[in-house]
Amino acid sequence: MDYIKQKLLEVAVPKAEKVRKLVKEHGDQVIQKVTMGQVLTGMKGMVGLLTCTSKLDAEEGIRFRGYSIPELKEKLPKINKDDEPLPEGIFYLMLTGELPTDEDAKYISEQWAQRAQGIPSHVYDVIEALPKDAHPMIQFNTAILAMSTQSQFRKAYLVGMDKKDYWDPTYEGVMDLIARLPIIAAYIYRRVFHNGNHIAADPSLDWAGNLAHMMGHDSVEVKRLMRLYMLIHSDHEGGNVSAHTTHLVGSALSNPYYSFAAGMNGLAGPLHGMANQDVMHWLNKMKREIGSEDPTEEQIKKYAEETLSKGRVIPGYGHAVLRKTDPRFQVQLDFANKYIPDAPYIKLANRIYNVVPDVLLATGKVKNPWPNVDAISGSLLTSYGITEYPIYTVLFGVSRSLGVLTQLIWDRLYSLPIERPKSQNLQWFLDQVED
Ligand code: CMX
Repeated sequence: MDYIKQKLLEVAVPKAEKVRKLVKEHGDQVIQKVTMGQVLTGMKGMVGLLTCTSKLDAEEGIRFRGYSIPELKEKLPKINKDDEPLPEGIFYLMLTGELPTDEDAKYISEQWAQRAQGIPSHVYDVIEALPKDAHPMIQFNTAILAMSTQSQFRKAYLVGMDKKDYWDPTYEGVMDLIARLPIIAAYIYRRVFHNGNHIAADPSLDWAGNLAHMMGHDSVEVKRLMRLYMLIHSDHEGGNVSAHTTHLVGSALSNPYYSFAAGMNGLAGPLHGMANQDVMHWLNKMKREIGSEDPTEEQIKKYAEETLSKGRVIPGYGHAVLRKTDPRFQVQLDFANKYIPDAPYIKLANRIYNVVPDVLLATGKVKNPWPNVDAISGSLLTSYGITEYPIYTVLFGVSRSLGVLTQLIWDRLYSLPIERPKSQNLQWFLDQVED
């Protein structure tokens, strides 16, 4: 057996036993009070999921298996010491709970390079059947579903498999899927924005570096940015829309492709991953309407207030859990201020950051006025030459695969059952408060 699978089993078997014991011996224990408000406003703060890959603290932000982003930047394997960590490393960490060695990261890189090679031709036919101006997320999600013809989980399930072995073909499917996503993303990018002039994968490159290469952005600088981008978008606990959806669909034993495509449909919503594209629309529209490439803080404040007065959201700001500036925003800002402080979009992002939180606070209703991950990611990509905004959510999706699909493997290692919360009609809720 592959050594990573062997390691995973060693770590997971005792943990799965603990889960079984908790259910058996403490299944009736009340662990949290649930309020009417929580149920009717998106279940915020309600514990309803078991997730081990990362944990989100409202004040501090995300930790991956206990490590903050600055700690990961120090501890995860890199191509060289000045580069960003390899996403292969965070995948290994989320999967096994242990920091990878350079050899572990290299092994995953090689695995993904090998597994990337088997995309069936009908996947490209399906993409080509869509209009070129179909949003890249439509093309991306369609391609993911089309790839599910190769699902090993379904084949093994039909042959017949013990429940405790479900995780194994899930792992195989997840590894294949993650390996192939950069090729699919780059194919869509070149199809839509570069006249279908495709660039072949370079199997000697790492996963994120290869994505930049296949997109046609082959510089050391873009590859470094791509590694950072793929690292920080990879996971955000289990309850966000893309993670929860992947988990929910996976709980029906849908294969990894179905499960992940479902999660990606959620990522395509403007309140979730599509916000990275919407930020660029928002700030470019602002520049056009103000008639300046370099709006002042006063002009930005007025435009932000107008956005709110029209009942619209300011994309890139606010969060359902966070109550401070998102560390994923901060690390991108630090990166930008280090390498490209004078880039016009970075200057603008800094200026918006100076202004928008106060505008949101003044509404008295926004619980978190601070920037989230999407507030600056598009400005960074644009500044490095990836100027085609509709591809941004696809890039988010490629990265998010690392976390949500690791979660799916763990769902199967824990043998979590089908998810089925109770719903009630309005009268039931009214009956709880009326005498
Ligand atoms: N602009 C305008 N209004 C906002 C706002 C923003 N950026 N953030 C929150 N609000 C509003 C909400 O719409 C809500 O208004 P109503 O009471 O009129 O319905 C009110 O403030 C309270 O909302 P909240 O509890 O602070 O935030 P939610 O948990 O409901 O929503 C989020 C969180 C992210 C959807 C919201 O902040 C938002 O719409 N932000 C802009 C879109 C965005 O950047 N999304 C990306 C999030 C990160 C990601 O998943 O990628």
